[in-house]
Amino acid sequence: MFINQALNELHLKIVYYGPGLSGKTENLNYIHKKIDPALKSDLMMLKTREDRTIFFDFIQLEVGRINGKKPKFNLYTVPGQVNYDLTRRICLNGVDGIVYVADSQIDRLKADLDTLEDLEKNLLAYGKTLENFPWVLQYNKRDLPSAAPVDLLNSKLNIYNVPYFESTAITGNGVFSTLKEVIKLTVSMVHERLKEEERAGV
Ligand SMILES: Nc1nc2c(ncn2[C@@H]2O[C@H](COP(=O)(O)OP(=O)(O)OP(=O)(O)O)[C@@H](O)[C@H]2O)c(=O)[nH]1
Ligand SMILES: [Mg+2]
Repeated sequence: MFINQALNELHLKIVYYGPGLSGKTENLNYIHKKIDPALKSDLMMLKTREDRTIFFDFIQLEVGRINGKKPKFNLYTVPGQVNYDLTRRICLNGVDGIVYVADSQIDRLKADLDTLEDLEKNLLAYGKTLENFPWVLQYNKRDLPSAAPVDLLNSKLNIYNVPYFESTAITGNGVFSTLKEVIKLTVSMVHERLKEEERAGV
């Protein structure tokens, strides 16, 4: 979280995390396509020729007000490829909310599990834990015949009982319900933090 007092703006950072090719960038593509141009920045992408994210994707959205401040949501994706671990950790710096984009295909379950473990480890480097953090799960690629049953994915990945969504990012199905929920959870956590800081006279 970052507060720009001069502009009365509150900046909140939401990171789309998950294994390679699970559909993180596709989520941002769809959000960018659908949001009113007056309420968003350009979509910035740093990618290889094969469309793999190499650093991050970024888009900024404006939504409502919190405590009289204008919140700006900064949405990032991380690169999912295994050897980009350090980049993923750096992308988590200052994170306020997370969407974990899992690939529903049964043969990607191990990658989904490994990357979730990697997320826990990287969050811990910032003193945060998944047990006590605003995050949601998104089971993407529901359109594919090889998609595992949601109950199975949930029993393996949803260890902290967080809200979960089925999605097909290429058609946009489930993309905004996921985004709305993570914004809701993030805003309520930030509300609490601001109230505590006000009480403590920070
Ligand atoms: N069938 C299907 N394909 C999808 C879906 N979401 C994404 N894809 C495709 O999967 C491929 C990878 O999607 P990306 O959004 O680039 O994946 P990513 O998670 O950003 O991958 P990295 O940047 O390498 O971590 C692309 O060809 C997408 O079009 C989906 O819901 N269904
Ligand atoms: Mg990507």
